[in-house]
Amino acid sequence: MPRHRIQLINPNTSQAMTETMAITARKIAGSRLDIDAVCPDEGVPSIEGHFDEAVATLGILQQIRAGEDRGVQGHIIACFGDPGLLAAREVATGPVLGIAEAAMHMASLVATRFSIVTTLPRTVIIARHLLHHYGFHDHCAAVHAIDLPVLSLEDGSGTAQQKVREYCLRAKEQDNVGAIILGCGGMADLATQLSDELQMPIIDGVSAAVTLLESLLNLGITTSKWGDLDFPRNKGISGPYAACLPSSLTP
Ligand code: 2AL
Repeated sequence: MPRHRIQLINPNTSQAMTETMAITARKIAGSRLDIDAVCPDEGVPSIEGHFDEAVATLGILQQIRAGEDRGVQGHIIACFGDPGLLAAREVATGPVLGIAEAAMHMASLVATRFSIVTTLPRTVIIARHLLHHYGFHDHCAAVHAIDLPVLSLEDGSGTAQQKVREYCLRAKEQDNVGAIILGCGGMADLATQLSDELQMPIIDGVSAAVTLLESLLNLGITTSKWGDLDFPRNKGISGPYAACLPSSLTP
């Protein structure tokens, strides 16, 4: 198999979280994939709601374009809300995976039902929207919030990690599920140890997306340009948005 080059886009501006996810992604990829890990210079430091997602989306679209101009063949949107996913697929030539969608697909392959452990109560609502949107609502028993902000996962205290562990244990005991999904990119480094400890699949979306993206690239399957995911129509675009589009579509 040829060695593919992908990019992991952290849509928030946290370098620490970008690094946490990059380490996990590169461990999974071994020597089979080159992974560029990027985040925007400007925007929101963490994504915890609809406003944050809207702000982050422009940065994601710009990174997709910049990545393809550098020769990147596939992309991961590494935030559990999968912000801008369909728009990103429109501007991309390569496949684009969101970590929530990847994790839900992977969990559904090994368990009839799963639970999700995420950060704040407001991100529970976003996860529930995605479950409906992706058709996984009936597969999900519960979405739990550790009730700590996203950046608490990077504060070095270990408190958030301890709470993730507690909620995973509780979900295993009470939810009657076969797998648990970690509902934040900043939890990517916890899955292996928790899976060993709980003796059940604990699924991290970053690892799931790297693996699924590699499979698509190995099979030569890419974003369909037949239908709604075709490139945006060429109608002239102004301002910073031009940097999101292939040069053939910009004035
Ligand atoms: C996220 C995530 O994965 N990264 C971020 O900034 N916000 N979503 C979440 N549910 O915590």
